[in-house]
Amino acid sequence: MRITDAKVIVTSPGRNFVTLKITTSDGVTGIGDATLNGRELSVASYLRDHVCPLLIGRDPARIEDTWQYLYRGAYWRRGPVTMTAIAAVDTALWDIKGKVAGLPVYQLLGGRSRAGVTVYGHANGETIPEVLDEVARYVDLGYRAVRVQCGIPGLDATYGVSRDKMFYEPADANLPSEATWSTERYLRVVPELFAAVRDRFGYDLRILHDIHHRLTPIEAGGLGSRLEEYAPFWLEDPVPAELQDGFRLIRQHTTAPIAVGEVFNSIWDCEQLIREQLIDFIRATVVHAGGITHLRRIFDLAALHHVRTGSHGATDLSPACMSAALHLDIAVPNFGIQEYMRHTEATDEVFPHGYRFADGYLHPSEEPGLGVDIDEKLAARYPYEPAYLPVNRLTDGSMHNW
Ligand code: EZ4
Ligand code: CO
Repeated sequence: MRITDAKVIVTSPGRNFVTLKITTSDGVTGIGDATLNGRELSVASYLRDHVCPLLIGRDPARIEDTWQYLYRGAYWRRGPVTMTAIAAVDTALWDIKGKVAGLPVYQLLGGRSRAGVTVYGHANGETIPEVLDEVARYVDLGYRAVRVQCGIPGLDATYGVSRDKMFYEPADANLPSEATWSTERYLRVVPELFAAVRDRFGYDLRILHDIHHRLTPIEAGGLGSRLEEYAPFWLEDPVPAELQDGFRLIRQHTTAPIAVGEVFNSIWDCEQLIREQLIDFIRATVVHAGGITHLRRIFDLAALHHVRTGSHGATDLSPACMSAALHLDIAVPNFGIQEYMRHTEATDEVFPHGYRFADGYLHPSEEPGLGVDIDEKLAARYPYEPAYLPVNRLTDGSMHNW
């Protein structure tokens, strides 16, 4: 069996997605997500112009060799564009391998390690009472874990707070919108938010919070210590992770669990964080960290160092990524939690899939392969629309991290 076609499909059913579809000489097809939010067309070009021609004629069964060929063979290693493109190829080849074997991919990864994949949803609101009502909605839907974000008094646009509650979508403009940030105001409101959530919902619900790279290590350590009494499940992305030594400083000041990695694209972005046990959850994903093959490698390293998984699962990761993520999540020994932001109906129609939500868990598809497809006719009805993530400035106008 040989690869006979590799096609890049760009579609925007409410938001942009890039998908790679590989076809074999036996007519088996596989798909992989290649979406890089706000930079979609770079990956589409990387695939179309530089990767697809290399795939034609290759044996689709040689997943590891193809991964190494694309990683080592490019000479220019790593980076989000390259690793997202490699991820798409890798994911599509796992899909094909599963279909050829007649097994869901998780069976090829060692089989089921748990009954279901615990997921968390996003509760956000301008005010704390609004967030509490959103949390209640998730609890009613059966969620066992909820991420909470609220507006910051005095600032007009805050990360994590959106108009559309169930389908939080930050890439909201054809040129980047601007948000403002004040660390002082933020640090005042978060402990109030946690106190209010615990007061209303008690301690059985897992509560998560995303700092979105906004703090310094010492600020994060201070916030973590103030939140400890509310038992946060994790604090996500407390600081930009380029400076990995910074996490030692956070650790010296708090036992609040730390989660990091949604922007990581290789094991080298988290090797020190994991080896020195500076984090508790690694949030790298299938689509942005080199596919199932490479993410498995990261998760195995993490398992040696008491680090659990907590993969990114925002709306900009397509159902093709979510399907793949669930096969890994159900199989690995050190699974922690999976982020799950529901896709819009239009997205779900373009990507028919077999995973399902029940009682706070997602269950991977039992169909051979990944159990996800792309409806190309429907996809063609939604042409690409330029969309950027916002940028963020301090109150004096200085650029800050969004
Ligand atoms: O900002 O997916 O945890 N989730 C997040 C997301 C990210 C977007 C970036 O593309 O931080 O909302
Ligand atoms: Co995040």
